Amino acid sequence: MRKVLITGSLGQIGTELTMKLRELYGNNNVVASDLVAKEGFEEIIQSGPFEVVDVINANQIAEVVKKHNINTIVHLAAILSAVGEQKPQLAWNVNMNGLYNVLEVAREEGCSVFTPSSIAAFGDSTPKDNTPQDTIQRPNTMYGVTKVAGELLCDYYFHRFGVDTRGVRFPGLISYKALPGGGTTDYAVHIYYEALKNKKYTSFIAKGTKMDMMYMPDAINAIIQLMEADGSKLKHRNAFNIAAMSFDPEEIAAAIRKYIPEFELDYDVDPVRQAIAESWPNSLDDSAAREEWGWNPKYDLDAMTKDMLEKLRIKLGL
Ligand code: VAH
Repeated sequence: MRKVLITGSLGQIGTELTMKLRELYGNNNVVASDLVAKEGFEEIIQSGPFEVVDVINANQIAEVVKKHNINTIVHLAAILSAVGEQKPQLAWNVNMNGLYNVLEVAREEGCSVFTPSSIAAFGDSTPKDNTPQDTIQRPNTMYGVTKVAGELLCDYYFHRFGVDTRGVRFPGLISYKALPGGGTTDYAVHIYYEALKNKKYTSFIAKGTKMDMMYMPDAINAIIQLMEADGSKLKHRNAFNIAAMSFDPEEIAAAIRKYIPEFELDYDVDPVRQAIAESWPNSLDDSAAREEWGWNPKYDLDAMTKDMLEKLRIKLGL
């Protein structure tokens, strides 16, 4: 029986993954954790065990793992790309020392580890269209540097110590439950809220800037599918390219106008986040994930837009 510890449980992925894994493995077998027990997250904090864990404190991780007999760590706590450029030293400390601490506890306590990488692990010199699974990775953001280093560190812990490490390279994730926290792709979440509330949105990402994106239900399924996959079939293990859709602001606006015809989009480009976006792929080759563990997304832009608007109307009481 899996006994799971999730770090970063109150983040954009964590809030949905925690509830899904509690459904799957039983509430008491999934320990949620985050830096603080934030207000407004009662469903997570009260539906199963919750611990305060600062991932740069290895002892806190070890104590919780031993207290709850954890055998699987899903490590989500991280500083994302845009905040990472404002606070690069913090991003290195949390993303690298946090991951190192998780891997060391996993090595000592015999836990498996799932932690996501990102398309941010690619840079300007990476082929931008249909980016290969195995290719050059020279990112120019601190977040991207920590993602490449994290992929290599997880591979090392598997080959050197036998820790069962697994991960995917997530694109931008879109969800209606918890807001994203300081990423470059956040515009693709905010646009839906603003479309419903104000019928217009000012994008900080420029017209024509394509980025890979994914609806959260597909992302959650990817984590579970990879965690449950037969490890003997995994050649890439820690950094599977996974893709679902690729679009630019004009394309998501056109999808929204199918439901809100009067929706208006204009631009006030943020040069920092625009530069980050331009360094990332336009589209990914995810054939390795499809072959090695059956990756198969369900949502395209239209299906996601329909569901996002329906669920947000309820959430916002509109
Ligand atoms: C970010 N949402 O924007 C994250 C993600 C590919 C983007 O890693 O930083």
